[in-house]
Amino acid sequence: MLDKVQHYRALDEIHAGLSKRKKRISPKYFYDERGSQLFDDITRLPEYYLTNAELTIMRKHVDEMTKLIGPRANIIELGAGSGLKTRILLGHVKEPAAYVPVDISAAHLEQTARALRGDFPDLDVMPVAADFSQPFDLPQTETPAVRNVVYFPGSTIGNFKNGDAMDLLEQVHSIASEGGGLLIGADLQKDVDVIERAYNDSAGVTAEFNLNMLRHLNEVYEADFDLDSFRHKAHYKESKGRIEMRLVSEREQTVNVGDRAFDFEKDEAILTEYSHKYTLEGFAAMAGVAGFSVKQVWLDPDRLFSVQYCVVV
Ligand code: AVJ
Repeated sequence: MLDKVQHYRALDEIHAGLSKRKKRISPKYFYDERGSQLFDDITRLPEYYLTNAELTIMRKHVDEMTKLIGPRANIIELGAGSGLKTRILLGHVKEPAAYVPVDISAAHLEQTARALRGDFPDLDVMPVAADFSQPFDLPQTETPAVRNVVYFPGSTIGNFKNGDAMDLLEQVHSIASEGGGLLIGADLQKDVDVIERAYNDSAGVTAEFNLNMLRHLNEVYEADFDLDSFRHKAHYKESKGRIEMRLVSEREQTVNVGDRAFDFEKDEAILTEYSHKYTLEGFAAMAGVAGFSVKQVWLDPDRLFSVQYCVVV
């Protein structure tokens, strides 16, 4: 359950985004229970190449990764590791000091922590309920760690505009600290059609995922969005190297969110997500500004996706 302070802080943020000339709502608000389920469904779509490519890389190269990570590391994951990727990694890290998943949803966190404790009974699982885009404290681990390694899979970094991504990497840098590392998944620039298909799947799951944000706002933030009068739109903006996802109002309308009303013109959009795609050079430059040096890059055979190990310099 969200506590009251968190709830009103979120509501303020939603109001602020809808008050802008170009309306926007953070992709954080995709992920209620239904949203997490829909994202899970997305990862299994044939068009959504990201998850498959990243899994292929993890399966093939995890030994090289854990060799670089070294023994007795603290693994700090940004976003609760619900999936297979985390299990592959944790199954290969040598004598991990602890696993620290950081997630905004306390419920989601508890669920994944319980599941992981079941699968890795010797692992010290220490969940932290926090918004990882803001500074947070690391828990005290029982065994002292040799180093902190931040695991940030899925190309979630791509949700952040380049300046914000750099700020986040700087924060990750301070968490990893001296001798630490970052194992990160970053989606790559490629054929525009391949990218656009991944966000406009034929089964319409991504559209449902996008629209679910409005259902979530209706449910939790006392909004009255009419889901039938907004449509999903995703397109790749080549000049910025990113997918831009929007919800477009099909008619002129007024929507209430909590105690405030927001007017929409016909075809006016809410920006709900950026998903940046990188070049290897571009990513290395960004990591460099944040104080990381890219030690090794692994790609899938089709060179769709990258997993990169960066060290604090
Ligand atoms: C979880 C942010 C990596 O950008 O591909 C999937 C979310 N949005 N389909 C992405 C998403 C639409 C995803 N990330």
